[in-house]
Amino acid sequence: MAITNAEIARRFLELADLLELEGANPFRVRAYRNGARIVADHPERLDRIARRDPEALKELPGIGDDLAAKIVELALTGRLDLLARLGAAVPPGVAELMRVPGLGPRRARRLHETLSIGSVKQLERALRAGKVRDVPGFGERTEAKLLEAIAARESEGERRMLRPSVVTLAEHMVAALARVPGVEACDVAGSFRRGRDTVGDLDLVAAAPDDAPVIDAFLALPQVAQVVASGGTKATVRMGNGLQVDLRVVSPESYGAALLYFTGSKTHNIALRRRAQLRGLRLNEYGLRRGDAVIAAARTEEDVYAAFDMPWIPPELREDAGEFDAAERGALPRLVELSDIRGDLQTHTTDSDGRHDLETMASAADALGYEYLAVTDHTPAVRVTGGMDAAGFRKQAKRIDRLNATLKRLRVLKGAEVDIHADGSLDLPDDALAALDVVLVTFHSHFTLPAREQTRRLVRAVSHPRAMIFGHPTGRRIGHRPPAAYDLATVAAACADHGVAMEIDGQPERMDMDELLARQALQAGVKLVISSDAHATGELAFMRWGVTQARRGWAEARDVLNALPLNELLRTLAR
Ligand code: DGT
Ligand code: CA
Ligand code: CA
Ligand code: ZN
Repeated sequence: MAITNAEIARRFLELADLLELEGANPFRVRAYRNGARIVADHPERLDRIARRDPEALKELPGIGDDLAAKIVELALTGRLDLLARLGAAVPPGVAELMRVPGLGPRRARRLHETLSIGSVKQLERALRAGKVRDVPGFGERTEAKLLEAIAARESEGERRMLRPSVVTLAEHMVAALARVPGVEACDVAGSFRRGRDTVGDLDLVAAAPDDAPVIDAFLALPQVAQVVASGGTKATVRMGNGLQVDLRVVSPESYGAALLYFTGSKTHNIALRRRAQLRGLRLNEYGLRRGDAVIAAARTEEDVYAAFDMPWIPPELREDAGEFDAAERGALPRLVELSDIRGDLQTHTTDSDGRHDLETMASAADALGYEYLAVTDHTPAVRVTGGMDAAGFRKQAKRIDRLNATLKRLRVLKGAEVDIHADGSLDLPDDALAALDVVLVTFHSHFTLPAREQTRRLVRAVSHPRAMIFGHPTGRRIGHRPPAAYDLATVAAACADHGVAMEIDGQPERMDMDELLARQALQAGVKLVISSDAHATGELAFMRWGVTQARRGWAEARDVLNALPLNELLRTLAR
């Protein structure tokens, strides 16, 4: 049983908390807390020492007979009997409460006894309701501190990275491991493979008859900053950029089962496992079994799904959100692909806040093989962007006409990203809007209007007879600004009524709409536009992220306006 020093230290801290809660001897409690620090700081793996020479553990400063025995127990069995027994005696919520910084075991128990608080969520509610300050040992100051601690804890837990920011690293790692002799396959699984806009960590799976060379190569990757854990068929490392990466090596016969398992989502796995149980089978990361007998090939994911009479399910759909039902009915969507995209309908040039001029953006779009490119510079209300007024758009239109005359395949469309005012009116006069091929409406201010007012504002904007596309509909910036609160169903219904499409914006921080809203919009009968929102030629490639998000929203090519050929697109937009 491989167990890292950090993990041993964590168990010691838990043990100390539980002992304290029980009212154990304070010296014993402190011995575990000190021990945790010593273990965590020790340069050598203690589980290895425990197996090689258990007596040597007692020679470490601060580790006596009791703690040495616990380390041996952990190294041999992976668990602590005492911890399990103490843990079983504590109401489950209290154990969670104890770990809120500044609360501690005694006060956690008191809250449980006096206010029946059994989870951090309940604690937060009670704190906000001002109930906690009257409990003996608490006060207004503690109340404020605990609220802060809870908020800090949440942002800590949500330290996720934008998926696009780790793609290159992920591809490098896969390529490096695929070169290791014996490796037959290697993929990134987890939320990364499912195409989530952010990832908590990366999960690599490799198929090889022998795990040791793969693990060694993984630990030796140049980007690895710290080995968090390693042993047997798995390892966990932290990269220089803070990203954690897990690797699991399996035998090639199990690769499909392992890839499926580690791709998740967890809820998808659980639902599939339940289906296995109904058939008297057991599904795990090693394969599909009846008793001890392997009953189906699990070399590929197709093998595993086939054992349930289902076609392969694209990873983007694996959220237990109706994909099993669709698979069983043979009704899985044919998800939109990057190659379906024929042009980009939101881009910027140096005429507002873009870095490249009209001509340069056009030739980059041409090089991508696009049929059309809408330039959609900003309007004056978005001041920081140097937005253009009606006269500016008239001048730009003349340049676009001249440019189009020189282009063979690509057609540059006259567009604008028209700001939506606080009252829902648009930031260009109607005659200026009428001269445009593409009118994209978006909001850049007043994100926190009361939901009812926000809904009214946006309904008014998308109901404007010249509005064609509602861009980055929630205004969120991942990690910086939450989605604006309003009634999406009402706004989507207004879009459907007025034939206004809704945009999935491929900028990594936006990824707006997310998959849930995209799916909701489609179900409301709204068409999607997927765009890069490029502010430079290189950003035209952000289309790729938008397509992934659309796939997670179950979008097919026919749901996407910019998968249409130019003529059909123009006809649809003009309606
Ligand atoms: P993340 O890393 O937070 O962005 O999300 P995931 O989905 O990559 O989650 P992660 O890294 O914790 O685990 C990778 C996959 O492993 C997950 O999608 C499904 C599988 N998995 C992890 N824990 C469990 C579990 O307790 N039960 C089951 N059935 N599957 C699990
Ligand atoms: Ca993950
Ligand atoms: Ca993981
Ligand atoms: Zn811009």
